[in-house]
Amino acid sequence: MPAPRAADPIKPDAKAALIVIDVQNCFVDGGTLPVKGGADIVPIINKLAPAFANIVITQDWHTPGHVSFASAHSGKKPFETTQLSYGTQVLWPDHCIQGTEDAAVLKDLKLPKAELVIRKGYHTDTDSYSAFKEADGKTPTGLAGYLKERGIDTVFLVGLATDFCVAWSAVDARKAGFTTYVIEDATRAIDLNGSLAAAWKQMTEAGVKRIQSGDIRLG
Ligand code: VGL
Ligand code: ZN
Repeated sequence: MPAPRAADPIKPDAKAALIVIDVQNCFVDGGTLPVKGGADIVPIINKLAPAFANIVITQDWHTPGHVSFASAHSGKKPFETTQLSYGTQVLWPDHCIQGTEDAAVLKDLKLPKAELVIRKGYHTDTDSYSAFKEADGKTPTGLAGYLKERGIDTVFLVGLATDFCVAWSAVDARKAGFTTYVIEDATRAIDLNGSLAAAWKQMTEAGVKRIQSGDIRLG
């Protein structure tokens, strides 16, 4: 018997886009910054994708020696923090370096219709968890403009990691005026020092709608 649903199924229309955040080798087992269960979301995303007229993919795409890497800060270890000009930065293992196999999108992801790939985090001195704005809070990636020019007003977010790139993208999507859904079971989290609960609180306060893949009507 299917799981009971809280509300009527949601049918994404021509003004909706599926945004697939950072489903890259770096964020699954065998990668440089693995997220627990990260690869488990691939079949869920593959099942959802045909229901969408528009699909956008993002890739975390760092320079070697990127400011978000602990290795770029003497005396710092991964998962510690440091203060940068734009605020507190979590320091990560070296990950998702431009052009490497580690930064490639998972081969099993089947998104033949994906129309745009947004790369982010490619400025050495600035991180970018969000698909919309770099961590300085100012520099746009161009995604909001792209979506608006194409008449898209609603975004559905899936991918990695729930509490970093998905959450920051979802909050920025709301700031840019999009109706925003996060499909929770098509995400996995890093959950560093309570970051997952904090991220859901911020997303909820920003008006992000938290749904499950079973809430989407596929046919
Ligand atoms: C991410 C940490 C560092 C993410 C990217 O995709 O959530 N997390 N870089
Ligand atoms: Zn990164």
